Amino acid sequence: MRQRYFSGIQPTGKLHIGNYLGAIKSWIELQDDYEGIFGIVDYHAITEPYSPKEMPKRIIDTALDYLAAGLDPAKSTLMVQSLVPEHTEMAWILNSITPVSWVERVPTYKEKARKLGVSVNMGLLGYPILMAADIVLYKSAVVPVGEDQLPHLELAREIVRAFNNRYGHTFPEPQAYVGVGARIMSLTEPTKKMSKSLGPRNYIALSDEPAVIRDKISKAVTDIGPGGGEMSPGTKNLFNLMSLFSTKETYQHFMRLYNERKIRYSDMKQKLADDIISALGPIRERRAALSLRPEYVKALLIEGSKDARKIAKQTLLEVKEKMGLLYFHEQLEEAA
Ligand code: AQP
Repeated sequence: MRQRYFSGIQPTGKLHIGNYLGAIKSWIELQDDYEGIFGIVDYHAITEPYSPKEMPKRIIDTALDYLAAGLDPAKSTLMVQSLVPEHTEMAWILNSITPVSWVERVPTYKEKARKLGVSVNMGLLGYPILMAADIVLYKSAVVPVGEDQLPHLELAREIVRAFNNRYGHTFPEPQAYVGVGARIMSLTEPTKKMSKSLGPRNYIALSDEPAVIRDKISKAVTDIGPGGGEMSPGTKNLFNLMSLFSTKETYQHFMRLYNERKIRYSDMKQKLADDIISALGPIRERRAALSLRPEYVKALLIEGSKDARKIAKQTLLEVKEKMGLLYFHEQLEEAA
């Protein structure tokens, strides 16, 4: 039997090359050897303001990005988190064994709490617990994530240990599988990670047209010119992208020019844009073709969510039994 893993992305906007290099590319690498369950984690996405009218479209858009990037529905399961209510039930159970101090120290929560002040909601505090629930419901052995998610994963491992200690061994401790592009930085604010929420100019979406990619790269922040000192964050980010999208020779060529202080950023950006455009070309084409078949995509999500629910229900039964919470189960099942 293939080991299973769960990984998910919030439907908060179009997926970008950070999501792709940090997470989705690893999903694709692992899908032959592991049984992958890929969530569109909408319950995570509602912890920040969003448009209810837009949400259904966002779910389909995220599924289109997953499929276009190379997720194979014959090998893996695509699901929507809110269609499997066991996720929130499991999260409540994990809440009951997680000290508040563990979640309060999570860097992303601390940052959001600083930004939002008293209006920071319980969902943001409990975000890593819901993420732990996502992971344990499928008894995930590995979790492919970008570097920014490592503190969340460490917390999930602590929660797993706490649960196993209290109720007996139930879950494997999930191992992080960090993608090649562990942390892609924003094009406009290169000291921050590339994020959907920083706006479209800071990221390159998997579905961006070539002219848009060219424009965004040409306006990416670098430094004012070859000077002394350390490489600026923007330049570092462009070299990182070049190491991921271009050939080794191209990377070495521009690095040599940089070291000799002869680099012309306009040339480097043009070449990088060309290489990103050709790498994303097949994804863009597959996405365009799939977007003409929304019913097919919807059916995949419904079937995938049903399959995922079967596993989630089974795990929850085992958990409830261990916790002494399995009352009248058979009678209720018969009545349903
Ligand atoms: N810049 C990044 N570099 C590498 N990996 C990244 N990931 C996200 N941004 C980068 C990885 O993508 C997966 C899913 O992320 P998510 O959308 O669920 O949440 P996020 O990390 O909060 O992504 P965004 O784009 O920053 O979304 P918003 O702005 O809505 O919060 C994770 O595995 C993550 O590591």
